[in-house]
Amino acid sequence: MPSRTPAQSKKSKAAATSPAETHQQTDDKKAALTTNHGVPISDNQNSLKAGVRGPTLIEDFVLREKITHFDHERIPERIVHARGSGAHGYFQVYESLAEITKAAFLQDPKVKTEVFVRFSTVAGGAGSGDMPRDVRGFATKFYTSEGNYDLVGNNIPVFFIQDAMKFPDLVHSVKMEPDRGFPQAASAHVNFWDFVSLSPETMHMLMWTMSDRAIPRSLRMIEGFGVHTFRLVNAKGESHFVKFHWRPKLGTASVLWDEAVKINGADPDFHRRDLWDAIAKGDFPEWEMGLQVFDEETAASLDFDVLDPTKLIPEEIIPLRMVGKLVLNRNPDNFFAETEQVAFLPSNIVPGIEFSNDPLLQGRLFSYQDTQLSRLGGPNFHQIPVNAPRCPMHNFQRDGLRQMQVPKGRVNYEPNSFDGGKPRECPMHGFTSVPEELDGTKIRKRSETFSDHYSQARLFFRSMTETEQQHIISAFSFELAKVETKAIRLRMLGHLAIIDADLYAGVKEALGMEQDAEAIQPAVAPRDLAPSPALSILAKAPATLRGRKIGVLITDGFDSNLLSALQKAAAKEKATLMIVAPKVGGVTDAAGTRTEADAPISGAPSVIFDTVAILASEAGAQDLAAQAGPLDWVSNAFAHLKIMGHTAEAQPLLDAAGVKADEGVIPLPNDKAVKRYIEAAKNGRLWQREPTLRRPG
Ligand code: HDE
Repeated sequence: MPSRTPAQSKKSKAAATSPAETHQQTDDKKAALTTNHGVPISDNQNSLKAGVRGPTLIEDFVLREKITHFDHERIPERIVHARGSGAHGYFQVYESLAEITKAAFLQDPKVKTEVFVRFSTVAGGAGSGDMPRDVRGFATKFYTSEGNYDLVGNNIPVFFIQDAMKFPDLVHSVKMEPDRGFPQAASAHVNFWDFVSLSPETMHMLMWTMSDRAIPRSLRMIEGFGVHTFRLVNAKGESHFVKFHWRPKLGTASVLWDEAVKINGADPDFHRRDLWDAIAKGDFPEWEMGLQVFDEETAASLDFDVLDPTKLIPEEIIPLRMVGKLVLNRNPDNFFAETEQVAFLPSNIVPGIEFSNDPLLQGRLFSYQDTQLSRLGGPNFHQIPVNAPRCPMHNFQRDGLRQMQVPKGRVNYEPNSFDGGKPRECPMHGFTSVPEELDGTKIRKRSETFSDHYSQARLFFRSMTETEQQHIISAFSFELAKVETKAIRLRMLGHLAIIDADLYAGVKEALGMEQDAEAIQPAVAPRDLAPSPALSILAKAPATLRGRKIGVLITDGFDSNLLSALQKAAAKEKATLMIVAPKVGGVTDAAGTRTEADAPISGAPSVIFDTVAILASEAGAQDLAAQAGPLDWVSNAFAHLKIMGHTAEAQPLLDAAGVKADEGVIPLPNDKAVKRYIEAAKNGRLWQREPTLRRPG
């Protein structure tokens, strides 16, 4: 589009525009800026006034339209999961699953089904940071050839509560307190712990949210779960129960709590940016879909009720069958139109997939449809492009707010004698529910089979590595320390005592509480279940730098050979390398060549990296060792258990930052040493360093 400053524009008139403002203008009528109704606009910088210094005229329809639109740019944010990041991609099944489901998108390994995925945090508002301790939503819309299927899951396989009736209370308790409007995006406050301590069914999920699962390193490194038990139905009408899982190709990984707190300040968009950047550079995030498929008999043999969403089925009991892959390969064109307006509905299922009677799921089937009415302004939200099915869609529903289509013809009812016989109901391909005999008493009561609230909480804790257990203890003590009502802390300690004696003792010690915990009587005494190592992140962490970020700190006089060797190694490992220098303009290497930095030290604190290398020269190290910012950079990397490569000349900086030599602090005397550094960094953090630096409390 030709665009000109006033000086260049042939038609600009000195009297109409002032050189004190920028006017980008065009002579091309087709490129003219217009109002929403198509009227060309001559000046987009000034309102219409009675005299240049006079009042603005109400007849200025250009101004009023622009401002009115702006005033209404926000829509109500989601009451939960308001903060989210989305991407487009596809799903492809590895082989036909016809023997267990007739779902069209699960039949043909050649077919790529378009998807839109939205990840989210739960408690914070749309503008909150990406790194609170929180559950992550993992919602996928599959645009299948037989309608949209929405798998609206989380990164934790169980939920806090067992019945939809409790959801508004749960959410009210975790969100900002109603009088003061804080805390934002934090469960560390009295209302949340009051509610959960009075709701023992939350205990299992609390173990997960206090674990490293709730502070993921990247959205590309979270698992996903459908949570509820669903049903798969094949063409013969045979049905199986199923639990849905997503497994990230990059492995599951988390940050440390101290990092999460600092990342939220350094880059509140840490997760959103990471997802965007990875897709933008063609490093497409990928997950495998895993299914746990089981029949009624197996369900009956389990020692819990599969309709209870606070329970999981250990993989050691029913292994995952990996059935396909999800690839995210396109960023949204417009955040609002897509990520904000996407409406996921657990009630969106397709022939071959059905619900179970999980009472939490049953409530969700109503809630999501309902919330879109106020969020997206009426019953036609399915017409918004991101929500519209990609397959043909026709019925006799008409009118309503935000109707964007112009349905033709005289007939808006069925049966009718016109319309050439379409559209009509279709018994052959239409959705039918698998017949299920129901014979119950109308009753407002929880099933007794939902009563064991502690066995799986214990299972989770005991399936963790010692490091992960310490993190859980730290998280409980951090959160409970913010609960000013002592009785609530003691009540929570009472629950923890039932879950595991070491957990209880650890949290009590970390809190420094002298009083005894409240004695809580479990409805069902917990059993010791066989640990499930698959629940641990660390036990199955892959040795990789793929998708991870290396921060290389350089100063004037640095060795550029070392930097190139690191860059080469990073590219080979498919890691990102970012150059950090005292100033963004860069530094001059030992040979006098200038290297620009990707970021200055102040703009890229070491918390945003998985591992760091410090290529300081002697003078550079001395200079940095005298400044608080660089010292934080280095001491944080050490405190966050990172693998740190460094030149011998950087030693004074390391010393000043309190870095003690250990096997994670790796000298880089020359480019040959890079390999050793990279191999160590692939293992993630040096967990052995942690007990020497930090204890729960
Ligand atoms: Fe949601 N949930 N939820 N939820 N949920 C919403 O729907 C609700 C539950 C989940 O990226 C809302 O469109 C009820 C479990 C995700 O747009 C709302 C109950 C799980 C998302 C709603 C639950 C989830 C939502 C808010 C208990 C994991 C974000 C806006 C009966 C399996 C989807 C919206 C997105 C969003 C209600 C419980 C996951 C209010 C009533 C369990 C990932 O309708």
